[in-house]
Amino acid sequence: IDHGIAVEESEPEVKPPPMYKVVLLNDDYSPMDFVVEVIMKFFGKQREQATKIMLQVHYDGKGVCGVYRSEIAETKVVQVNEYSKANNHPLMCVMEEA
Ligand code: NFA
Repeated sequence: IDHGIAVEESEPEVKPPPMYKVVLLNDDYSPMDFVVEVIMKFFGKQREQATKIMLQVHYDGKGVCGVYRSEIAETKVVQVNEYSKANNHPLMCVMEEA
């Protein structure tokens, strides 16, 4: 029976999905040029923006490369970590709840 009373005023009908930051972690050995190439290749950044993110990671220990839904974030993490390993660099990528 429709009583004509609004049931949902304060909450949206459909919640947005949880979002995740995909973060690169600093290390002492990965070459800066390699990190810039990774950010361009996997996160679609131009060289200037990729260089800024690389320097953020280098000086502050970590830096956000992008914010994505869980499935995409997980894929980026795996792709970057496999690519780093294949190239014999210790660069690590993780995800954090946004
Ligand atoms: N710290 C690394 C170096 O001095 C560069 C680096 C930057 C590594 C960002 C990982 C992430 N060669």
